[in-house]
Amino acid sequence: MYGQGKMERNATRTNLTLIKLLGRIGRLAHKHLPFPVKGVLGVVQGLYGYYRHGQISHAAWCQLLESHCASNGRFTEHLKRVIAVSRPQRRPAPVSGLLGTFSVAEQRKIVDVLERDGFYRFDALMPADLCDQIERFAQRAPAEPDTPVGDITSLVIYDPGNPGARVFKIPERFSIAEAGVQRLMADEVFVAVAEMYLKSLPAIGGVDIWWSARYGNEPASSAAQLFHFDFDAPPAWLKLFVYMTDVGPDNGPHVYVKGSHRANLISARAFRARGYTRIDDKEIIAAFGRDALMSITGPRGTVFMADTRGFHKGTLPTAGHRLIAQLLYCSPVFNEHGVARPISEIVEPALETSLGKMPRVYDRFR
Ligand SMILES: O=C(O)CCC(=O)C(=O)O
Repeated sequence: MYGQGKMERNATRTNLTLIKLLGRIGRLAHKHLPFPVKGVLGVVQGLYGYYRHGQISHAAWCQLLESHCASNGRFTEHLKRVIAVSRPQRRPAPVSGLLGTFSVAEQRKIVDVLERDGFYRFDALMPADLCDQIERFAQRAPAEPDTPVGDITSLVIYDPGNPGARVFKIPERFSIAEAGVQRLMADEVFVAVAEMYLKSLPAIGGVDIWWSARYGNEPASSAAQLFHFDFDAPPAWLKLFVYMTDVGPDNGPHVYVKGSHRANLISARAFRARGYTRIDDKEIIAAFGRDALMSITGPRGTVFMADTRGFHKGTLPTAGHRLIAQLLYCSPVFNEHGVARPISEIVEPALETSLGKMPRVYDRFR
């Protein structure tokens, strides 16, 4: 027994030394090494973090981000092909879900649009009963405001009459226990589209539901109301968005810059080189043209998917609020929000079925 304890202590010491060494190399790399080397070190540190702790370290994630920015997205594009090998794509097949049945040819058409434009809006709407279910849940769920509401810095119930902040995000631990949200998570169509787009079996890497309130006179960075790109789960991901309330021009529609997701895009180079910052509307219009700004309005139940490597933002609601649900489909390895979040109870039979059929999609929730 004594011998085993000693071995464990030695192994822990070796691990700590390794972590320290990687940290030191990382800091050195940060200052002196060219971006491809920084990127590769980020990958190695990221893999270590994922397999050792179930989560990439923030430092490794920053190195991947730097390489993405310095290479105008090319580093990430190459990494996408490499990382796809760890979760091979299944053979495409027709799938059914909340929006109906989609043949392989229909899925291909959606993916062609995603590859060209960076986003795709579905023709069908989500069933009204699902929107009802999720809206009722969001009306009573504690949510995190983007700025303190009065003196309150903790969770609050969103009050549409007197919001006090711009955005109210429902913590994922509450959302994933909700039947309507579990129905969304169970949907095989969105998994299949993401899989064909990413050329790899995705995992659901995050579930976000939030209110965008009519509050304040200026768009705010804290509410993602200025143009930016995401880097949630490098090297590749696709986000599903569902409007749970009607969204007209005054309810804070999502705006996506068509085609801006592509790597090595000349118009994106200067913005990406700035790093993870917010960008002024005027600059985006000057670079991509006004016609590239796609403001997505639609009735409740409107569904779209977007590669948010492209530039996008939510707008500031000026007349009425917006409730939106978002699911992130990605490779789990470098997901910055990757920490495991087991679902306390499966209340939706469709999720039970999907878990049985494609367990790896739910790696983070088991
Ligand atoms: O509120 C919105 O529509 C923008 C959301 C956003 O920026 C994001 O999901 O990354």
